[in-house]
Amino acid sequence: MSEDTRISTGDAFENLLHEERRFPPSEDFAAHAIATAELYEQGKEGPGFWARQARELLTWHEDFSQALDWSEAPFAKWFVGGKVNAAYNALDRHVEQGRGDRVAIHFEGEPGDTRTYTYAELTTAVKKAANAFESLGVAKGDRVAVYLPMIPEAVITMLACARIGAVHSVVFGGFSADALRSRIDDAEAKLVVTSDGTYRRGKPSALKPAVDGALERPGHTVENVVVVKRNGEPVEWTEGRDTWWDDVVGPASDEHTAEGHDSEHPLFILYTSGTTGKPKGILHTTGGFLTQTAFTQKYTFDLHPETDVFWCTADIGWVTGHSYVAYSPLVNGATQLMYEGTPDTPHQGRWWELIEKYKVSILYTAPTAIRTFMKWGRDIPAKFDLSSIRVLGSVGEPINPEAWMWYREIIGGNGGRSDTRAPIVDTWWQTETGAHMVSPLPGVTACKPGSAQVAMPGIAVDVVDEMGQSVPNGSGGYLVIREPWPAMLRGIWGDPERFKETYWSRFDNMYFAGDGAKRDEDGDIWLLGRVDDVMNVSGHRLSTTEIESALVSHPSVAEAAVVGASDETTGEAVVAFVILRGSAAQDDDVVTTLRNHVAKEIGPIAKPRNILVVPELPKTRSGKIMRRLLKDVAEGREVGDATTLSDPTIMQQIAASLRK
Ligand code: 6R9
Repeated sequence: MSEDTRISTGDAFENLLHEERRFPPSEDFAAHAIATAELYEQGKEGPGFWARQARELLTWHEDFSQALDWSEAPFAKWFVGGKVNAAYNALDRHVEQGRGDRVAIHFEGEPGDTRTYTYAELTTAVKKAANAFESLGVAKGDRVAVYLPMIPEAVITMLACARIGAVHSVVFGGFSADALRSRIDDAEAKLVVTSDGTYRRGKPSALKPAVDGALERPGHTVENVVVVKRNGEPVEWTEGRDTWWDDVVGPASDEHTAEGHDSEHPLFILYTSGTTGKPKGILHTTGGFLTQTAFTQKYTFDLHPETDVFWCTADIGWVTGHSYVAYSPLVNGATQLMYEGTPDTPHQGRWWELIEKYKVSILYTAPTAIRTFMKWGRDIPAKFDLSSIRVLGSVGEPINPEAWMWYREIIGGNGGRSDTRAPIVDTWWQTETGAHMVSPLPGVTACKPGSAQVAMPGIAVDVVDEMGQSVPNGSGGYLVIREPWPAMLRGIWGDPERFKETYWSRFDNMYFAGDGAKRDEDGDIWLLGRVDDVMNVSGHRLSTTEIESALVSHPSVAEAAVVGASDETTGEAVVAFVILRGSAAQDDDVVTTLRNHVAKEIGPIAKPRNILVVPELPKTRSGKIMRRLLKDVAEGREVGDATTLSDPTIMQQIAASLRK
């Protein structure tokens, strides 16, 4: 690794991220918590520990003979010889064991329509869909593209595929026809399941036209398109190819026997958003994925399936919607909420209204959402009864201590009214890891705002320097995983070389996650963003995340994004893009104030060279800031490909605001 891409292991981090606050679990919480400190001890056993979890959390059609086969590393085989069915574990077994009447899914559509599925009803729905897909010629091993909004049919489709051993490839409903086509082609999908559309901000929004567009050009592998009727808008129809869901699933038999599939049978492909290059089809298989997602949902969130109502706000199009909506809550027999729409329709309190209505007790969401709610103001959640909330989760990007505290006080403290506050679990993981890898355990860990803290039991996470040596406490480096884990990706679909090259070539015998991290004086892990988001200013390593946290901690700033721009004198210079809170926009001195604020929070070295006040930030549809585009602006270049932005006009808005 060259000089200028190296992460300093010394002084650069010294004055960063000093966080003194600690929030140990309340006595009451700890007394009822599922996780115990011993779990970490047990986890040290490695594959044997996971074999126990696999047998405890899942029902196997046939037991496995070996926990892990790593002889062809980095291609792992977990629970070798075992046979298991994901849908049987998520559904049938709960019904067989007398839990058929428990609510599996409370669904609320954006317009306010509702549907409730008990475990018995969901089992029937999935059996019918499985029969319907088989009647369309879908067999074990075939790929099915799923292009659906957040409606129960999305989960039903995924589980029906899993039941028959077909491999689903969910493509986020916000992606374009071209993006859908390239994913259909890469996976050679035989069936596409979609809907006429959905509702977005109070209006019908179409999906089917993108499928039609994707399949317009001949040369694809798709034989059938099944269309769920969701918003009733008129759609184009291709006879012989298109079928309404109701016409094919409606009359299908509700009897279907789940066969046990090999533990390593492919469960799904999910394409990563990918900041550069062709999207990677991340492949997950059955036994290991189910084991670790079920394990983490249970212990990370302290899940009590008889009483909790779980709400993971992620869309089914992202890995979080796979692991913590479609699979683990059902495998664990929990009740979950599924919401179709946006948080501000018909009003900015919609989420809190839903939490009050369904008595949501575990909320799992992303920092970008939390910061949006902060911008809207605490008065909005304070109007609702949030006293049902027991545990809060965060995922997707580092959560700034400021946002963490707001989440704790306002959401975890019932609008700020309650003295008991829900623990926050900041969960670090990736599409590739399949399930949580670094997170506090509620009831065990004393939580620290902004830090994901500790490896999950059974997981070997480390922070290493450029030579692959563990760094001492107080130093920064690269996040790696030293031992195989059950839910690890099994490869990149159709490209084993790229799999080895991307994740296993940087360090010997370690998985390289691509994230920078720091270990603080207590040994807790702080995620510092992707390594390409780490800047070198005058030889000092600075993380975009740290400077963003500093900016957001100032009362004038609603949101901030930081990039490194090349600079003749300092190598790289810090350039910050900020969205101001309402009244701060009129203040002429705000830029000077913020530069001084960063200097005070982190040190003069981190002072942004430029602070640009903008109306919005460019984000992908999963809420990640596209710093690459901001870097183009900061370096005065023409702005690169912006097609994966949730709103492609944002870059023009930013350019216009900077011209003013
Ligand atoms: C689950 C998911 C993975 C990347 C990952 C990292 C960032 C996710 C985080 C986090 C800091 C957390 N990330 N969780 N960074 N703290 N709690 O988001 O998967 O879409 O594949 O993104 O997201 O940079 O490498 P995915």
